Amino acid sequence: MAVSSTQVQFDSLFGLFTYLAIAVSIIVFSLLIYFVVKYRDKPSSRQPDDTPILGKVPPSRGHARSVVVTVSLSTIILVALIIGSFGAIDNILSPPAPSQVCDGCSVLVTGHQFYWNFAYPNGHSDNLVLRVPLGNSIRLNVTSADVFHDFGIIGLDIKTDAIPGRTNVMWFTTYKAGNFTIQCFELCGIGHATMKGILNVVDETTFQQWYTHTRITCSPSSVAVNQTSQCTALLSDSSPSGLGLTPKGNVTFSTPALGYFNTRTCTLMAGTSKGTASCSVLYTPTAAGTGSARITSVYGGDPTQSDSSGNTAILIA
Ligand SMILES: [Cu+2]
Repeated sequence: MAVSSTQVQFDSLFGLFTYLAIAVSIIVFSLLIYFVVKYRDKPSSRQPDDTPILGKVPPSRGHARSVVVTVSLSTIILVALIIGSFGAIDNILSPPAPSQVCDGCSVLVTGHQFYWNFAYPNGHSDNLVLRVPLGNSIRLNVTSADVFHDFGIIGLDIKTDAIPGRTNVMWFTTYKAGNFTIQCFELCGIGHATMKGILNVVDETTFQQWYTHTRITCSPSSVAVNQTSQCTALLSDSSPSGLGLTPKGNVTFSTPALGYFNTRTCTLMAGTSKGTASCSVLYTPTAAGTGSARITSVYGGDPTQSDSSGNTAILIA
């Protein structure tokens, strides 16, 4: 069963080359054997008319038709391979625009020594799992935070370089649910061999529930040192039944940046629209640090809701 559009494309191109090569080999080797047997040396054999003799111009062989046929055949085969190859390259280099793919189907992939980070438009970030929906075109913007890496997905027959300061776009359409191994294909240091990730292809409903049911926003999104920002985690129903159940429980906030929360945990309160709940904490940065603080909210789930997390960045002036 086909796994992805890229795998289908690679297989058909590989098939075109392989079958043509097999057909040509069969013809060439059959003729070779036939001629070896037919024109083998016999007692009655005589020297061919065009045997080179010193000081004599050999007569023309007069096989113009054979030459035209073989050159034409070779040309047709080469043109077929060129058209197939360039068609595949054109497809690989024509990704859908970010606006043409689903919410959450355009992901920033950043190579680090020695892991891959996957950052989604909603702020979700993961250092191991790239989760995408089945039956959708996926657009990956691949770059690197340090040295050269190469992002490849085994089974999907696709990879591209991850280069600092440059973004290479990779795209494919998922045809099969399941886990696929992501691997770095460019020797990037001592941990290169362990630089792996997981492509997790799930059905579209599961993906949308996972993707949209936690959002975190901080207001204001840009603050000065010692100025307070209010961070709100908004959860929407992720129950499989889709009944619009209200998420219940606590949300825990954290950040690696220098600063403090008024409380790290808040209890969800039902929102005005059905199946939503939210709660807020206050965050105050105590140093500018790298110029931003990444705030992560983690929801542990409840009997009807799956766990989820979201994150966002506050700019610190
Ligand atoms: Cu590597």
